[in-house]
Amino acid sequence: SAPSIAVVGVTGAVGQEFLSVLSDRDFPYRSIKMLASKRSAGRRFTFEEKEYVVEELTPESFDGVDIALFSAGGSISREFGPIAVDRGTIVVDNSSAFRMDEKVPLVIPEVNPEAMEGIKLGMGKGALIANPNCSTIICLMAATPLHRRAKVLRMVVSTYQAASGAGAAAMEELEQQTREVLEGRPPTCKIFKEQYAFNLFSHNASILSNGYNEEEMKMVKETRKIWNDKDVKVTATCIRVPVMRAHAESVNLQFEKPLDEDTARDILKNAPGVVVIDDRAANHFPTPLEVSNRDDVAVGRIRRDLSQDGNQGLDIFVCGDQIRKGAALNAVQIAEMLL
Ligand code: 11C
Repeated sequence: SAPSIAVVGVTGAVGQEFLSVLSDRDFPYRSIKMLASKRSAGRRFTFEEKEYVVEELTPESFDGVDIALFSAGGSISREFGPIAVDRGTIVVDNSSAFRMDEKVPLVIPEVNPEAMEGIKLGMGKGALIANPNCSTIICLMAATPLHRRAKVLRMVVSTYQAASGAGAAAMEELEQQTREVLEGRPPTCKIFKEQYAFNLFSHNASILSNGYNEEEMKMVKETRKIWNDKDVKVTATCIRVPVMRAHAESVNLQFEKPLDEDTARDILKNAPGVVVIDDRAANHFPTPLEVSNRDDVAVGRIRRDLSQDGNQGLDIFVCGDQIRKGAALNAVQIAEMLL
């Protein structure tokens, strides 16, 4: 029969998107539990014509739950993920808590479905599967089909990341500050310490001792794990820009084998979950707005890297909806593979 589902962090931006994606994709379920912190417990809302009450997350929440979609932050995942697994639940976790754990598959279904081989509903025990960071997912959706053909030796990424990556409150901050600045009032800074409207700044994740921030190091480490390639060289600079819900990324690739831009364009046109928007005549390329609320990741500006010999390098520009493919959609696709 159809699985019973729990959504952990249901009141957040990703939690709400889990529900939209489940509904859009007609995900089969026999029951669904809406779980959140004590603060949100008791809130009521309608989903697929049925009224639900948000329940406080407790260990007992997972009794009888087959699949739990988590997006309530790393500390909730660390505390409740193992509890859910012990109770026989398969957890798809959107936080960074378990991503680098060797025993936990880190999965983009179009890229490395083999990583979760053997994990299925009805196998009689729980399991953890990690959803990669949004910037990694969006980058690898475009880079992987090219990597499969020509093997990426080095990848240089610069990101332009949306408010949604920092949650619903950051999206509200962008809206409020924009209004305040236009009205000549001082912007209210609660989530970010810098002015966000009409500005951009280095990603708010903590800076590490090597000078990279955590977001940048996620791109480095997660790419190596997902591609199962310890040697691939990755460097990233992650920037927060005043865009609501889709990330953009400039990606420079250096290959082992030559790959010309026309072949790359054809490969990307045929890649699942990818659309090519690369109209040089009209100077039209992917934009965050164009991919917002869409499932596909868009790629354009596909061109030979002039700084490299022959066809050993390409530059591409990628945009993807952070809440959808960067989080909720990817997690629901993982859940579909369990069925
Ligand atoms: C952002 N990627 O756009 C971040 C947020 O490891 O899941 C998500 C952090 C994570 O700000």
